[in-house]
Amino acid sequence: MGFVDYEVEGRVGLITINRPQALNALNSEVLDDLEAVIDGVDLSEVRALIITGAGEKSFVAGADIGQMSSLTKEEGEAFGKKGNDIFRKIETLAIPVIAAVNGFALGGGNELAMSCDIRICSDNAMFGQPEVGLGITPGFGGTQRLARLVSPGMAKQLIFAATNIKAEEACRIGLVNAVYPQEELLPAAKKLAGKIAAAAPIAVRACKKAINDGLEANMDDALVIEEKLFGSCFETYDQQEGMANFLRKKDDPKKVKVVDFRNE
Ligand code: CO8
Repeated sequence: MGFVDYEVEGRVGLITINRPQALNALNSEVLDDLEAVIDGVDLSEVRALIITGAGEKSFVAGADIGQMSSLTKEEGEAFGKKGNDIFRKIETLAIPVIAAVNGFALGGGNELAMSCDIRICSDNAMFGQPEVGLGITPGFGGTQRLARLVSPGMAKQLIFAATNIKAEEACRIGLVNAVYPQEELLPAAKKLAGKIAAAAPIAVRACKKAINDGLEANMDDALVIEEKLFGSCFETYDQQEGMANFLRKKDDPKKVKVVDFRNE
């Protein structure tokens, strides 16, 4: 795929935004390529995804400013919707998605990272929504996801004052979960994705859906969402074998084995 590479190692898919000459900035073609890759992920095989950027300098330095500079109001709104639709697809994808943020995550880059389930980053990473300095608002979900992920007050401070923050500060405010030296970032992302991929996939998917859908509901409805997804795990091979394995272990510790969950 032109600007987005995709490879699968075992049960983990690695997506790389590959436009390093523009610090992986998102123009329409990059967004189209990203959507095609997401649509093409074989969910019967792949159990976790990683999204990263090519090179050691930038995850994604935002939406393409050159391309946006001459948009009309209508075109601007349409471009915002294009990004929002793709990022929402990532957010609601059945399997977990990890953003391995390897440098600048500005504007649309931070918004892409925030549409992922989990964010980890390299120690040279920088996060921010610099849009008001360009005369626009964040347009790929930044006003909504940053406020939900950190806090409304912190999101407003960062967005209103176009303040970029370094990796450690992003970790402190809960925007990323962990910071690694650059060379350790991808191995750490793969290790985490591998752990997720080894767990019972029906249950992992149900957890993602329960958390995401529950956060959009009131607590009473959210608990019903959880109950239904909890129930949906029963009578599956993975539930029966996962629990049988625990019970066998109790009878005889030598019977411990790693369950090969089947996604059925
Ligand atoms: N768009 C287009 N090109 C870019 C972008 C970008 N966002 N970021 C970097 N580039 C290009 C540069 O133009 C440069 O190209 P060239 O070599 O042809 O001159 C190349 O990448 C390398 O960049 P720099 O020389 O600037 O590298 P530096 O290390 O000096 O600086 C920075 C790195 C600080 C990241 C700097 O490039 C920068 O400030 N970039 C812009 C960051 C930014 O403002 N991003 C937010 C963009 S707005 C946005 O994302 C809105 C999302 C919602 C859109 C909704 C639409 C309606």
